[in-house]
Order: sequence, then structure tokens, then C-alpha cells
Amino acid sequence: MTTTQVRATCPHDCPDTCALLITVEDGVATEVKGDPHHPTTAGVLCTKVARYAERTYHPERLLHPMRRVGAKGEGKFERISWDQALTEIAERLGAIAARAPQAILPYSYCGTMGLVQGESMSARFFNRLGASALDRTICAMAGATGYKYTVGASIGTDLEQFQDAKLIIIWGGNPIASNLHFWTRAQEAKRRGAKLIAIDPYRSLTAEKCHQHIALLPGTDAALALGMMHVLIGENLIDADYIAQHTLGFEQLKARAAEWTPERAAEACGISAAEVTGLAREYGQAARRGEPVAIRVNYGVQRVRGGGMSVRTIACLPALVGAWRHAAGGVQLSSSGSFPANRVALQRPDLQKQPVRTINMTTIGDDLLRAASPAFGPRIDAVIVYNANPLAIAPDSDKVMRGFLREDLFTVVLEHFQTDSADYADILLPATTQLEHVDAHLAYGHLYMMANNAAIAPLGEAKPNTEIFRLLAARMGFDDPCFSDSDDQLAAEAFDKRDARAIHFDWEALKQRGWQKLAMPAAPFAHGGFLTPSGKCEFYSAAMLADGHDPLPTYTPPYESAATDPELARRYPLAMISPPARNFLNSTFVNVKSLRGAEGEPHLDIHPADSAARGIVDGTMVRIFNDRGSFVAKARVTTKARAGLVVGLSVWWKKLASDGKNANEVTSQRLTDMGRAPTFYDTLVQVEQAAPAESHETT
Ligand SMILES: Nc1nc2c(c(=O)[nH]1)N[C@H]1C(S)=C(S)[C@@H](COP(=O)(O)OP(=O)(O)OC[C@H]3O[C@@H](n4cnc5c(=O)[nH]c(N)nc54)[C@H](O)[C@@H]3O)O[C@H]1N2
Ligand SMILES: Nc1nc2c(c(=O)[nH]1)N[C@H]1C(S)=C(S)[C@@H](COP(=O)(O)OP(=O)(O)OC[C@H]3O[C@@H](n4cnc5c(=O)[nH]c(N)nc54)[C@H](O)[C@@H]3O)O[C@H]1N2
Ligand SMILES: [Mo]
Repeated sequence: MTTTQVRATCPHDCPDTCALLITVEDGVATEVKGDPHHPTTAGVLCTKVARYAERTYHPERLLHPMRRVGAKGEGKFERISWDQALTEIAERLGAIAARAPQAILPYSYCGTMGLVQGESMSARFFNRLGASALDRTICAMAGATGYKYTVGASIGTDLEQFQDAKLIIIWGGNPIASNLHFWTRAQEAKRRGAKLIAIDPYRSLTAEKCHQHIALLPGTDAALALGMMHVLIGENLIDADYIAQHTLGFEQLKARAAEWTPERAAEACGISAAEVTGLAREYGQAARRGEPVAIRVNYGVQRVRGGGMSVRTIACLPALVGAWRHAAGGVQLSSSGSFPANRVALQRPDLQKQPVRTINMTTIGDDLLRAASPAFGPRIDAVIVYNANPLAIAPDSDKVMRGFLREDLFTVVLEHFQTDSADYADILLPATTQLEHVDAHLAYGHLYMMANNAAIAPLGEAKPNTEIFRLLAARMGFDDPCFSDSDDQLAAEAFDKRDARAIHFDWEALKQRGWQKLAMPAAPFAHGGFLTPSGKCEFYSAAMLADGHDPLPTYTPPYESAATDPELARRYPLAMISPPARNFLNSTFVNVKSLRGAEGEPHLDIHPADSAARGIVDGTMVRIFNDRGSFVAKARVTTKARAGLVVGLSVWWKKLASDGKNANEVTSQRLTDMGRAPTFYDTLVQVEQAAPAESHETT
């Protein structure tokens, strides 16, 4: 028997991007471990990725191309050859492209975060084809935009510094579930005497383990941050030197913050004024004592109408108290802006002969149902889905389903499994998993460039995304030499070596070693150097004004709230959020039995006051509904959900739920204030006992 160990990287959409060691025995991957030497992975994997081999060898892996034989959505397919599949796709796309190339739309997100299997050959293909561009907004664009206005780029406190902080505010994140290796650092900080505070409407696994939990109403974070500013400035808990040297617009900010008394903030957030004042004092006084104070702001705050402004407002706090002076102070939203990823080389936008329209992936439901018009352009006639599962993860799911049901829509899906989206494919193509292909990775939670070597041969007839688009390009007669680049050639271009941060990037060396840290200062903004137009932390942003926003931090209540729409709130009085379940990764892993077993079935957490008013007891099957749709879940009566809030941990495969639906039946396609992003957590619903037929199926 030959046993080897292969260096790999976790491909999933998670800030941690772990370094993996794959044990391969006679060509079979038998163990997936965390690299003990990689400083952030430190030998520890989450339960999901520890089962990556189980997922790869899953009996339901797609192993050959297939053509639909049943109705759309029915999921009935027949096996065909690669040659037949490629011929049919090239013919269908060729005919559409001859008429209107922009009628073709790629739909992809971060099923893999790899720079190669993500957008490289695929982007070249669609650029050359002249297809519509996809605005990839489904996750992070609101916060990234707000942060950019304020700090200049997605650069912040290094994960490896957090253990030295004396106060950590975990703001809208649940790291025990979704950023485990940050939680390790936070726990170390706690052991060294730090205080941990969670700001979250839900008593998540993480909030439960913090010293303090502030359970505000969803979508009200900017009001809380403004209330904090009021106290910080009013009680002179600010760093006047840092403000004078490295910030812009303090006087205007001061005037704005003056309007936000703790009482006003508390009222908006549904918490007490003492909580607002207390939080500001903890933060400001620790900073005043010269202690590092750090904020980990995450995605929870962004998925609401004012999500961009919330992140922007929170991102002002460290500059106000001078927290950036310390390597362990400041704020981390995402580290992705630290990486000089060479997207131009990978994606070759120059292959596009003329400008194309952009379709927002968040509004795929509406856009698939739109007719051709001068404003919209051609109707969407073909969708190529890869690295994504829109039927499960996009908002307003009923519309998404109706769009994909269109008989005149040609749909190709590249997948590992027959997901909810795959059921709607005309042609379904088997893609390789991370164990079977090569890739290069950046991270959005740490600062290491990462390599993934192929550990095993592709299973069945599966092919990497890159190879599928290479073959399609050849079929379509695209003869630019770039369509022949190998995956190693692509990976070798992943980072721009001319950028000093990636000076140590060398693909062959990275493949050997697995990971390499960027060359970055430990405290990125200790001496200013913000990446904004002014080079300062912009409390006042002229760019925001030019883009039609309030140039100062402000608070906008959620679309679906009593403050904005009292009539709607009367009919649908409960706010619903659907954050990630610990054992799933978005909708990935839901079909892995051991992990689905750990989650059980779809649940809805509801506060005792709200359940009692509806005659619901623990275990009742309930129907959650609003004007957009409904889904069924089993009630868990718990004070983890604050009163007025219900929580449905997500994202379930619809077909693995008793009613064939999930939380996105009730979420809306409305967009955030900036970044054109989704408002998953800006959703009002009503909850009632499910009719016996609906509850029967799961009992
Ligand atoms: N296990 C697991 N890990 C994941 C994922 C997964 O699905 N499962 N998904 C990955 C992806 S794609 C992403 S983007 C990240 C997400 O990473 P995080 O942002 O850490 O996501 P969550 O774990 O959902 O934590 C969000 C928390 O915000 C809270 N929240 C909801 N609305 C609000 C609000 O308005 N204000 C505040 N302050 N809090 C609010 C929720 O209750 C939840 O506890 O995680 C990644 N990691
Ligand atoms: N209600 C609600 N909805 C949400 C969220 C929420 O919190 N609540 N979170 C949102 C967020 S943050 C995000 S990021 C999105 C995520 O949405 P998606 O990016 O669509 O993520 P997944 O649902 O994990 O689907 C990814 C798919 O890619 C496939 N895949 C993985 N690797 C490869 C590969 O190499 N090749 C090919 N061809 N396929 C591959 C996987 O098998 C999987 O089915 O969901 C969003 N939707
Ligand atoms: Mo995400």
C-alpha cells in the first residue's frame, strides 16, 4: 500500500480558509486533517470539513453528464456522454449568442472560494461570449461598500492579533458556527482577561458564551453605534490626537452624534439606555487605559436595508478611540482586500468586445421573469449555474422557482450533487471537488495565500469547472491561446507579485509549502494610511454624498418594521432572521446525512411570549408566512430568540424539508442601502400552527 499526504485548502465560503492535510492510500482519500503548523488552522477543523471525504465519496455524487427527461424541477435525468453534452450546450448557446449574447447569464458564487475554480476560465469564456455580467452581491457587498467608504478597503485587524485584545465586541457574527478559528483567538483573549460582548438579536452559540449579550432588534446596529458615539464624545472618551491626525470630518460627526442620545438609540434598538451607555463606556474607557479594543463585525448586521451604513458607522468607532494604534485593536470585517489577487490576468476582461449589462444575482427571481425591453435588454434565455444553488439560497424563492420553470429557458448546472437547482437543469454536468482539482486561494478572515493540490483522481467522469469551460470554449471556436492555459498556469497568476504584499508568492513553492503569509504590517492603520480618497478614516465621506448617501453615519430603519411600514407590521408582527446553521455551509453539506442528522429538521426558534399568544408549544409544527410565501418548521420555544423575533437556522435544501420549502420563501428581493445586496434579515412574518396535513409529513 502506498500512503501519501497531500497539502490542500478548504474551499468553502468561510473566513477561516483552513490548511488541510489529506491522507491518500492507494489513490483513495482516507483522512482530512487540519495542518497543525498553519498558524490559524492550528490542526483544528470544523465538523463539516472533517467530513469532506464523506462528502466527496458520497453515494449520490454526480459522476457523469446527464440530460433532463422529466419536467423541469422534477429531477429526472438520463446519462449522456461528455461529447453529447458539450455538443448540445454549444449548439444551444451558439444559437442564442448569434441573436443576443447577453441573453446568456452565468450564475455563480462561492461554492468554492478558489481563484482558479471560481472565476478564471469561466470568466474568460463568458467575457469572450459577450454574456451578461453577474453582479455577485448575495453575501458581502453592503458591508464591503460601507467599509470602503470609511476605511478604504477590506483590510483590518489581523486574526492572529485578537488574543491580545482586552475587549472584543462580536458584532453580528456567530463565530462558533461560522468563524471557528476566530473564536479560538477570542477564547484565548478571554483566558488572558479580555471581556467579550456579543451584539446579536439572537442568543447564538457564541452570544451564550460571551460575558455580555446585547439583544437588539435586527437592522438597528447603526443606531446603537451612533448612541455609543454620543457617549464617547460627550464623556471625552476619545483619542483627540488620532482624530486630528488620521480622520476626516470629526466636527460634523460630533454634531450628528449629539442627536443620538442613549435614550433615542435604545428606543430604536429595543434595548435599554443603560446598555448603550455601558457599552460605550466599556469600549472608551478600556481604550483610554491604553488597552487594545477590537471589534469583529460580521454579516449579521448587513442583511437589512441599512446594512451598508451600519457597517460604515461601526467602522468609525476604532478611529474615534484610537484603537488602531494597537495591532490587537481596530476592527475586522474581512481581510480580502489585503490580497493582491490578479483578477485581470485570471478573468481577462479584455476578451469582452463591447460593454455588457449586469444582472444582480440577488434579484434573479424577478430578472428571470422579465420580458425583453429597452431598459432591461434581451430576456434571459440561458443560465449556466456553477458554484451556487440559487433555488435554495436566493431570496423570494417562489419567483426564483417560477423563473427556472420557464420552458423556454435553457439551464446548465455544474454540480457535485443533484441540488434543488440541479433539478431544473436541462443539462447537468459533474464537477470535481477540492480533493480532485488544483486551486489557489486567498482568505477573508486571515492573511495567508493558500495552495490546493489535487489529492485524488476525479471520480467517475467529473471534471473541474476550468476544464468544462475550456472544452466549451473549444466547441464554440474560441481560439485565443488563453483558453488553453492549464490550472497550474492559472494558479501561477493568482497573485500579483509586483505588489509588495505578495512578494513571496511563487506557485511552485506555495504548492510545496501549502501556505504563505502576506507581507503586511501588524497594525495596518496605527499611523493612518487609510485607503480612502483623503488617506484618512472618513467620518465624513464626499464619495458617499456623490453616490447619493448621507455623507455622515446615520440610521435607516429596516424596510419591514413598524417604524417604516406600520400596516405591514400589523399583519406580520414578527421579525425573522435565517442565519447559518452550524452543521451546514449555506446549502452545502445539507445532503450529508451525519451533518443533517445533527441539525435534525428545519426549526423555528420563538420566544415564549410569542408562542403562547399563538397557542404554539415546543415541538408544534408551525407555518411561517407573509405575502411572498410560506414554509413549515418545528417550533422550538426558547428565550434565545428575543421577543418579537423568530429564527430559522438555514439554509436547508428545499427537497429535504417536509414541505419542499425553506426560509427563502418569505425573504424579499429588496436591496440594501449600498452594494445592491440582499436583505435576508429584513423580513416580517406571521407564525401559526401548521395545518395537520403540513405537520403530518414530518411526524
Ligand atoms: N457553519 C457555517 N459557517 C459559515 C457559513 C454557514 O452557512 N455555516 N456561512 C459562511 C458565509 S457565506 C458567511 S457570509 C459567513 C457569515 O458569518 P457570520 O456573519 O458570522 O454569520 P452568522 O453565523 O450568521 O452570524 C450572524 C449573526 O448575526 C445575527 N444577526 C442577524 N441579524 C442581525 C442584526 O441585524 N444585527 C446584529 N448585530 N446581528 C444580527 C444572527 O443572529 C447571527 O447570530 O459565515 C460563513 N461560515
Ligand atoms: N435565508 C438565507 N439565505 C441565504 C443566507 C442566509 O443567511 N439566509 N446566506 C447567504 C450567503 S451569505 C451566501 S454566501 C449565499 C451562498 O449561496 P451559494 O454560494 O449558492 O452557496 P451554497 O448554497 O453553499 O451552494 C454552493 C454550491 O456549489 C457547489 N460547488 C462547490 N464546489 C464546486 C465546484 O468546484 N464546482 C461546481 N460546479 N460546484 C461546486 C456545491 O456543491 C453547492 O451546491 O447564500 C445566501 N442565502
Ligand atoms: Mo456569505
